[in-house]
Amino acid sequence: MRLSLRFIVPLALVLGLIAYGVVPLVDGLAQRWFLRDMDSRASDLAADVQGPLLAAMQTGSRSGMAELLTRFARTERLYAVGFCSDTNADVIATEQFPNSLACRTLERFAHPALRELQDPHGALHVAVRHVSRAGVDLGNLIVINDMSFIQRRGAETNRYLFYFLVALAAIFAVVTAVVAHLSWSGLVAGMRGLLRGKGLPQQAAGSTIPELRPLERDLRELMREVRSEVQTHDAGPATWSPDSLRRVLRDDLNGDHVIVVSNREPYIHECVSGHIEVRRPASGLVTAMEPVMRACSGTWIAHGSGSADRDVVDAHDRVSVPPEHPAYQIRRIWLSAEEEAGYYSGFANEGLWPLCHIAHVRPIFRSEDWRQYVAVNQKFANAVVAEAKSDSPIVLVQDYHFALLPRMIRERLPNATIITFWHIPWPNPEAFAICPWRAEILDGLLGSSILGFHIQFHCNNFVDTVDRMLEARVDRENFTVSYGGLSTAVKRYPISIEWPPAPEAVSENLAQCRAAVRQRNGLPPQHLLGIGVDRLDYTKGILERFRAVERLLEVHPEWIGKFSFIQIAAPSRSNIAEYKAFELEVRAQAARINERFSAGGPPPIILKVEHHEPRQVYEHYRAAEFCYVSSLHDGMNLVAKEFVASRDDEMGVLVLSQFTGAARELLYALVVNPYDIDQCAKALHAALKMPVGEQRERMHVMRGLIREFNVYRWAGRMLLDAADMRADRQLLGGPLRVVRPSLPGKRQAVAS
Ligand code: ADQ
Repeated sequence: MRLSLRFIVPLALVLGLIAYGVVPLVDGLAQRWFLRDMDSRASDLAADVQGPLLAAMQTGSRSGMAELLTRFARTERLYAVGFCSDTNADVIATEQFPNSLACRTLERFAHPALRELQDPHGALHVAVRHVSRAGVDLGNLIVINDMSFIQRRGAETNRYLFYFLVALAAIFAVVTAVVAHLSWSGLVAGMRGLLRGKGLPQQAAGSTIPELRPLERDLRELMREVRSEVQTHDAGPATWSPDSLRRVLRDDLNGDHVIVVSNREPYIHECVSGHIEVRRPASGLVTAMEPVMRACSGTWIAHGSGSADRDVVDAHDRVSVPPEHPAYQIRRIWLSAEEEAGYYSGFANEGLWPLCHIAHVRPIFRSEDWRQYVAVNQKFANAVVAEAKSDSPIVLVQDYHFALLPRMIRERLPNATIITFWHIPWPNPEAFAICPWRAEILDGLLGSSILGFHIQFHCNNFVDTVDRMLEARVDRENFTVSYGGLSTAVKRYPISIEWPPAPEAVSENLAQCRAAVRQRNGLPPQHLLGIGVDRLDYTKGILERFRAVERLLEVHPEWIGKFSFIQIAAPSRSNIAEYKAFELEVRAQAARINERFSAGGPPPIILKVEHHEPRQVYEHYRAAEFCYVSSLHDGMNLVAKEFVASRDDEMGVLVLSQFTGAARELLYALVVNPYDIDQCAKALHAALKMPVGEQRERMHVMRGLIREFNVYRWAGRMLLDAADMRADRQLLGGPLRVVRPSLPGKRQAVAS
């Protein structure tokens, strides 16, 4: 329909132009040419005839002259010819000479515009020429042409001209329609491409359409403005869900393949008493990423650490999970004992972990650990390249185990969208400077398209560190670092948990949870409970927590025998000396306090150093009066968020360390300094005494916050930002230019 309009409209316009403009114009021109031709022919004839005419005149025979004129008219194919010797004479003429013409009326034909004579025969052209010979005036020769042939020829010419122009118009209209169609669809495709961030359409030679360039610039500017406007209002849906995440992947990232890389795998297959059991590890990273991967599908590359992991994988070391409803694949990487010891226990957990957490544990850096760290990062990079289904996958690199991986992937897949998330704090530049491989780590991370931290403070620390240690351009307004021809956005993405919580986690009703937990621990039904859930890690402040419980009982002995604190502590990194010592200390501390305050009744501290499945963890959350998170330093802390999410009764109190990322969001918790034992004891007392109304009020606000800022939003915001970056990159022109930056030498870095 649109195409036919594009054809008909130009055709009609051209036809109108032909009918009312071109044809009359050509007709008029042709007539003028013919008349001019007849005039000049008449002059030639007059010159030719004057000799014979003089001779005939000298005979004095009118009939002889008439005969001469008749012969002359025939040879020259004239309609009629006449001769007037003077104005008063009678015309000597050929047979068809018009009666209306007389010698005395010849003057009127002197003007070129008035040479047409209407005769019963039709229109005639009358040309009068003076004839003289040897200086003697002979008279006037009247040459008459039949104009009907001009009209006939004119009509014919007009007809052919009309057909010709119509054909030309039709061709023109077809060409216009086709060109309009092509250029319109080209323009629309171009605009669409620009708006979707796919860049300008490429011509055959690979160059973009030059006519669209100015438009491209304007659009880019406009998009930037719109984007920054949208970002201030926080892009994406109001409430993020697995569906909204899938939509972002499909619509904004072309449904590209998602690859997650982490050390810890989301499902571990263990051999227990001769059969295989599937376990969910105690890991904040897994807690957050797993629902995201269930929504996005794709491949999760992780260290295969379970005793039965090799038994369940296929020939490509892949296994589909979750076991009940497979949604994505785990690609397992096997590590030797040396690799695990050097890369994981050594460099990552004895080096980077204490380096990034202010928990007053000294980092240990060994060259052999570093060597393994580099090798294992390379091993994972090879796996990413092998698993990538295109040259532009979306790779989500997780945590401090893979600081070098972004650069390694970037070198092999320059078009990959690499989003690295650092789940732990980033220290200030002075603290970070003690790492002997600080420049390599920064260089590795700056292979990312986006580098995310939980809070702005960690972003600031990172950017300050780069500014201090690398020759990089730091843009503090947009928080980007340009290094080696690549730009990395450093952004804050506060991590969260899935909302609503998995149905199996909250399926047991609250009364059942309360009863079950108390019964299992031999506690009376009305016994008050506090809960702590952590990996057994020195950063979690478990010792300080126990001291606060002790202080509570000292200051408020009325709680002795009526209150217990259950600490669920998942064994973690138990082959590291620091962790072994820490576990012993925790156990000893719990035993000491229990000895002090038990007096035959329930112990004030119930310590369970064992793994629990998520359903069991949630049962404890739902059974307790309060949850106490006392981390000495924590990127976010998801236990705090899980406790809030588990309390659909809007009851329970969260006591939360000010040194967690979560404390910046959960302002309705009782926020404490875990080192200030008195303050913490007071907070625990306040939690036990808090009126139901106040509990509901606080819990209500915190639940609303987690509902809105759930883990789908966390991932969705990163993916949306990645999509924007891709769009910008396309607009700025094709694939990334990756230059291997030269790292500053050690001496230079120390000097800086
Ligand atoms: P983690 O240090 O692992 O995470 P956290 O965020 O508290 O800390 O997450 C722990 C997860 O493990 C929670 O889902 C919890 O339920 C689970 N868990 C803890 N103890 C358990 C136990 N005994 N049995 C079973 N499950 C247990 C790191 C950073 C954090 C950051 C997360 C996510 O240290 O600061 O919040 O990553 O980015």
